[in-house]
Amino acid sequence: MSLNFRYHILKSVKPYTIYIPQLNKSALRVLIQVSVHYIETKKSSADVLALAINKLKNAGHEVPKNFCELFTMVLLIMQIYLRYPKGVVKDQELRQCLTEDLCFTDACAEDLTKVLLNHRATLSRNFAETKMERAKMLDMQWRINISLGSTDKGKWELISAAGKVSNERNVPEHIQKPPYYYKDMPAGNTLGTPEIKNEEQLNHMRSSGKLAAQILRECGKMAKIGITTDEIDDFAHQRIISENAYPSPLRYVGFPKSLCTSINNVACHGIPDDRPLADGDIINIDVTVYQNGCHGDCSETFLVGDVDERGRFLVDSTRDCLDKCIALCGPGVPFNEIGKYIQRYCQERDLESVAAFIGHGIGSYFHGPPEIYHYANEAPGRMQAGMTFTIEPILSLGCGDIGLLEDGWTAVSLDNSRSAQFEHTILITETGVEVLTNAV
Ligand SMILES: [Co+2]
Repeated sequence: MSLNFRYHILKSVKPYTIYIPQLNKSALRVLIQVSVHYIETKKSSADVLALAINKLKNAGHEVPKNFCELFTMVLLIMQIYLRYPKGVVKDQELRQCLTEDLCFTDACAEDLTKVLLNHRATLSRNFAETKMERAKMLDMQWRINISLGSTDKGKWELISAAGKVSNERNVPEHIQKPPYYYKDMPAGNTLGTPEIKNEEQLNHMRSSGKLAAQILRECGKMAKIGITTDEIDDFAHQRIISENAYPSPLRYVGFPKSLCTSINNVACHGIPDDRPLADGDIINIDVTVYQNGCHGDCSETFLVGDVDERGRFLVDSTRDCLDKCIALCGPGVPFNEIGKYIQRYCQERDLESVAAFIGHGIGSYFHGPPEIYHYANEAPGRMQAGMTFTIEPILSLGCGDIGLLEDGWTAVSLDNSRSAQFEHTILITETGVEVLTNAV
């Protein structure tokens, strides 16, 4: 049985739409209770799964054979809870909404099952922690709208599994490496006060930014039908080390390659592999280099062969959106102007911003303060001369929610829609803004 679960949290908040296969209403209710319990008690996800299974059995339900689906669902329901603006409604009221305000349709059964089986998205490990913090900080009006492949029609190939990843490429002795090359380290902390850089630091930022941009441009020229992303990675790796620089993604939080290559429905963090580029692909290539102790970070989405009209519209819009975001930056401008602009831009064009990924401060560290949100928010803080950070919106033709493939990195859209991303590292100057990752 298929269930189309449409859930309204109070009338004042946008509806959340979620489609769930293979569970009936009362089984779903059990899962929702378990999810709420999970949030309240902060138990591990393994405990939650065990609890959910027990409860389902005790209540006489069949436990779905594939636990990934169950897990995904629990997380999706948690997502609703976490994104709910706290303080507006009490937990009890929320629980009531969750268990009572459901309605059923039989639509989508086949599609839904397929998508969930395809993705088996174990949403990211640190999901609960980070999302919870952001939810507290921002007065968000979120929408989860997981519809299935229905909004992005066109001629293009779905990425549903990672390919074969080649061995780690060698970095010569003499090249200066970031600390995470030598030991496992967590992702950089992006909370806190943004650094104001001096002229010497800025000159280093300028040269690493320029190098990243040049290599990105060269990689873009390689993005043709038949070439594999592993070959592009190899090229970029050799180019970067030939400039006595280090490919920043390599070993960052364990990332295995020197570039990110994200194709079609992959939102970001795709790992270069043996898949040859196909006619009609759109591919984001994300290049970050570390040189003279500074990182420079940029990305672009390239068209491969004959891309359909929707794909070209998406790519053109995302580039345009980034350009306009950069144009509104300058000293004294609130950081949240960026997110507000992107949200308006998306509304006008019926696109959705992928909110899970943010821009970030950058310097001697790959990721640092400030956090740049690509959706409307009220986060505090203003830009000041000497700050360097990235803006890197990912815009989607469908819903903006993502899951991770089993490699733990590749972020795919939950509804199989395509997304595009563009990124620059910028510097706030006394009079405006300077793009550090221009190739010329
Ligand atoms: Co970045």
